[in-house]
Amino acid sequence: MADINLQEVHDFMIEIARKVGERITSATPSTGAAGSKKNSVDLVTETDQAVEKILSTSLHEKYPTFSFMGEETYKPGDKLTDAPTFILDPIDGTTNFVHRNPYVAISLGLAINKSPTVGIVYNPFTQTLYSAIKSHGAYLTHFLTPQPQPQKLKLPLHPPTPLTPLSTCLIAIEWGSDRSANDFAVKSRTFTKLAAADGGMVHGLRSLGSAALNMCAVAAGEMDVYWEAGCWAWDVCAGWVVLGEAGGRVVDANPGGWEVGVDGRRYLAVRGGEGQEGVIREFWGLVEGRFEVGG
Ligand code: LIP
Repeated sequence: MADINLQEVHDFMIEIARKVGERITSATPSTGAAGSKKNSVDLVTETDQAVEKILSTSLHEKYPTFSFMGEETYKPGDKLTDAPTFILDPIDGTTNFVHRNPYVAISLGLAINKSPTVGIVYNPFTQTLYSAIKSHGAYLTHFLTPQPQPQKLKLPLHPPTPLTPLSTCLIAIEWGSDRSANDFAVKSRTFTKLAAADGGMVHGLRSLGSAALNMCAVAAGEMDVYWEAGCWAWDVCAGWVVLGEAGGRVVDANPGGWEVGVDGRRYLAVRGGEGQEGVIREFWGLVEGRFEVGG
């Protein structure tokens, strides 16, 4: 990692994301020939595929020795290695995109030795960018602003308040595309338990429809916790860097897992603040069962 100019990688990632963003905002979202993957709610569009192709080509031309893992070219059995690897979701929030809902982001991360190191999450509809380089802070940049220059804000946006008790938290959740068997039941039972008066009685449950934007909302302090199993490394890698640089951390969505890999597919993300470990334990105490995804 010593000989990789992370600032240059970061700046290049932003440059190509901003450029290809116009391809997303000008597209007529159509599942058309692309359609769906695992089932009728696991959508993919021709724009997802085209944007991934454009970004992967640019990244490979500039960094030919780096590996690449993208949602639309991933093959079951592909494994993340220790090599510097770009991990990309060209349109995170594809269902939102198809429904013309603007909670959509290009999620582009660089992992080195499987550790999320550089991350950018760019919403082309709002022209807002979350970005971070490990050990160099996390930022939110508004390109659409009346000011002559983009407005760049350090994350979290406000001094962190205590995280405990869990009942004071706003929690990001996702149903995801896997609607069957054990894992769907664990989600359904736990969502109810979190909201119930005799359970967590949390302030609210929210679904932005994008793992990357959920991670960044937690990093910004706009949500306190995000819990999901079934999404992938490309959904979370970039947001992971942003969250870590904003004082947050990611553990396993299953109780007791203090360490989880970026490709672990089970995530509990918590913002920075006093009581971070306590709220993790409190949350785990309300999880009804154990996820099977991720092995
Ligand atoms: C989405 C994730 C989300 C998950 C959805 C889907 P996509 O990614 O961001 O967290 O719940 O099932 O995987 O498919 O829009 O790139």
